[in-house]
Amino acid sequence: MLGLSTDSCATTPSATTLGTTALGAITLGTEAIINTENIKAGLNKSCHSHEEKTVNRWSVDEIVALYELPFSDLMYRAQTVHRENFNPNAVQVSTLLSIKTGGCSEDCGYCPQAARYHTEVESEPLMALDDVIAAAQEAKDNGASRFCMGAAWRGPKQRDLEPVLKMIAEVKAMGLETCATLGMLKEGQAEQLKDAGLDYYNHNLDTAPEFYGEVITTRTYQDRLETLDRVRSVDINVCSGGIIGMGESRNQRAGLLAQLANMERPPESVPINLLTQVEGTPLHGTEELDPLEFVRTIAAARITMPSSFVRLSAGRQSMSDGIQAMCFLAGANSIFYGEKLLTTGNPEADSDKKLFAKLGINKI
Ligand code: SAM
Ligand code: DTB
Ligand code: SF4
Repeated sequence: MLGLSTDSCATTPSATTLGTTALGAITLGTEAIINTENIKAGLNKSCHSHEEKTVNRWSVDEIVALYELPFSDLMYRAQTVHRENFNPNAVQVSTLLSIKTGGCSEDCGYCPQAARYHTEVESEPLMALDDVIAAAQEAKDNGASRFCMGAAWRGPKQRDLEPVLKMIAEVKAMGLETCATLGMLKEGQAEQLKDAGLDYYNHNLDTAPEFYGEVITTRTYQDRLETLDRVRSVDINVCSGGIIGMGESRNQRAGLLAQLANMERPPESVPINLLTQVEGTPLHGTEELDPLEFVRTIAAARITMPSSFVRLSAGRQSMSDGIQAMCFLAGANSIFYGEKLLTTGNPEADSDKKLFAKLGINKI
């Protein structure tokens, strides 16, 4: 059990005991100091067996306290942190491609690609290399800087991985940053991805540890952390975030952010997805989240992970321009661009161009 949110890590100095207040601005520099000091002092005690070191920068309660701030105060805090670390008018753009759609053996309650749920998604074979290259070229022509290839697998078998390594190498050679999300990695697979030229691996923690078992039963939180360790250990950038609006409590939303923010090195990229409800999945019919609670989650992610790219991910199609603008104001600085995510819709490229123009946002 990880339990950064529990007291089992009580000997780890919190940000508060290290001299910053719970709600005080933790800048990139300060964060780095906290991290190094903890490591030097040997105090970044890990509460669990997996190798990822954790630093108790943020308790769940401190993150809940951020959520509870008056909206304007929270937005001001998030904007301040954002401007200290990034150009506030620049947004990174990634394009997604589902290279292996449907037929997945897992039971993730949100996912239309799980074989066991009756959705409109059919199982398809792995895409051909040429088709992937053509999609990457189109993404590049449309201004994407990163191309993310997703597969509906529990994890890649070696015979599945070989063709994906070729795709990564070819996409990289086109001058795009490469990202893949293929499920859990076994020993040695992260090294192969690194050698092929993979820049980012996306592997979401998705929710707080204590809510995980209510959404997914075919794997554990610990399984996810182990894959993240494998990715980190070969120096591939980590992309990890979660889904909001699955019926979790605010405390659990804060719990997810605490898990991410307290990693020894927080993920370079943090996708925050709003649940896209798909008919046939167990989570279809979940009570809709107040959009302002989603904006608060973006702000809390920005404050707790000052130097990470925070991606406004799934769910944009159901958001007004106003809510998306508030997400950018709260510190989101990355999006998925292109008419499709993996199997569900995303705003038309043209409407995103108009939105960026209206807001004076430039693509990174
Ligand atoms: N199979 C791999 C895995 O699960 O890690 C990679 C692909 S999986 C579709 C990638 C991520 O998509 C999931 O971790 C989840 O965060 C997100 N996702 C899937 N279905 C979603 C939905 N209906 N709404 C929002 N996000 C979703
Ligand atoms: C992430 O956090 N969101 C993306 C990407 N990583 C792979 C996936 C969103 C999927 C939404 C549902 C679908 O289109 O199937
Ligand atoms: Fe499979 Fe990934 Fe969907 Fe879960 S989220 S069912 S692992 S494709």
